[in-house]
Parts: sequence; C-alpha cells; structure tokens
Amino acid sequence: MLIKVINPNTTLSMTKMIGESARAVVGPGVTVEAVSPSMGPASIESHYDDALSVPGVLQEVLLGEEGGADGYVIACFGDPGLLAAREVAAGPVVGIAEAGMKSATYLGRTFSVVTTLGRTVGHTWELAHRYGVGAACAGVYACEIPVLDLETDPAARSRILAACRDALVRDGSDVVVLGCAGMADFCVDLSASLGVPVIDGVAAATATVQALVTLGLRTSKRLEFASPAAKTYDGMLQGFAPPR
Ligand code: 5HY
Repeated sequence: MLIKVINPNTTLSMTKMIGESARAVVGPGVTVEAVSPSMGPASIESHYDDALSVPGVLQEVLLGEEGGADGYVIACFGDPGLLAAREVAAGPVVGIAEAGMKSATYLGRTFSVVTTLGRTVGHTWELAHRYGVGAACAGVYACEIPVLDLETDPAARSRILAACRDALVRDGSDVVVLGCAGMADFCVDLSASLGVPVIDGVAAATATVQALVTLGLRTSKRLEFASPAAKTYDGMLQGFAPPR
C-alpha cells in the first residue's frame, strides 16, 4: 500500500516531520511518501495562502495517480483542495482537519481545537460544521504562533500546552485536536502532560486512509466526485486540463 502524504506548503523541514508522524502509525506493507508541491506558499495562514496552495496539491495528486498511490492525506489543517482532490483521485483522500475532528468524536463528548493564528479560527469553525461535528466542537483557540515558528520558537511547546490547558478548562471538553500539521511532534508529550487524548491530524488522517484502503474502499465516482469534465484550461493552468 502506498499512502501519499501531501504537505501543501513548500517548507521541506515540515514535510519531513509530517512524514515521520505518518510513518509512525502505519502497519507493515504500507509505504508513506511525504511530499511538498514544487510551487506554493511556504506556510498556509490565510485564505490567500490556502487558495494558492491548491494547484500544487492537485499537481501532487495527479502525479500520485500516475505513481500508483492508493490514497492521500492533505496535511494542512485547512484541508486545502480536499474536494477537488477527491475528483481526480481513485483512492481515498483525507484531510487532517476532518480526520482530527471526526476522530475526537469517538473519544469524548466534546473537543477543543488549538491552532496557530487567530485569523484561522473562523475557518476551523466552518470546517467543523461542514464535517458535521460542529456540535461536538466546544471551542477553537489560537496560540498565536506562526506556522513556521513552531519549528524554531523554543517557547512553542509551553505556549501550546498552556493554550490546550486553558481550552479544556474553558470548554469543559474531553479531547484536544491540534490545529496545525506543524504541531504533530508535540502530540504525545502534550497528551501526557494534559492527561487527555490529544489528536494529531496527520496521524489520524494517515490511519484513516490506511483503514479505508485495507477495507478495499475508494472514492465514489458516481456523482459529485466523478472525474472533472474534459475542457480547455488556459494560461499557467494549461497542464491541469482534465484528460479528454
Ligand atoms: C497547517 N498551515 O497545518 C496549517 C495550519 C494553519 O502551513 N500547515 C500550514 O495555521 O492553518
């Protein structure tokens, strides 16, 4: 089984860490290929970043289809390009926000999300409701650490821990979902410190793809996620034209 884990931003050190988090949860016979697109933003912290990360994500899915990928993880908490990726992928495509938040509902009545910047809180709420887990989401909080500072700020872990602790108290929630792929390597330590399940969306999404592929399940091509209709694409996107 080959699971392609796509970090939609172009920061390779983050991609390496994401790959390690994904490989930690797969079983024998499962290969994880962790990649960043060749084009796009260094980090995704706004709708503009999100939008401009999607062509690179889709390019990696199209390459994965040629390369025999059995399923995909979109390893950014905004799940950029998720639905479009499902149209061009044969196998399952799972985003870390969807997997993280849905996994939390198996473990407690309510969960809290701790993410990076306050400007992404609204989008996280929107995703929770889109995925049908809005009622279980008790709160979304930002630790105000820019994505790429997660790797370099020595105070990052302690600030995230404090934000998680505050969220649990404020919300009375049972589970914490980490709202950034860049927080993946804090997950186990945070859970031990807090005494509650802390979910890394990278691990949750990778395990979900592995389970779906193991069950022999693929993305339905009956209606909404059928391949895009063949048409002309002009300008810089010429290479993205669906095959006729
Ligand atoms: C992520 N951005 O997981 C998101 C987190 C965020 O570059 N990888 C990014 O802040 O939305």
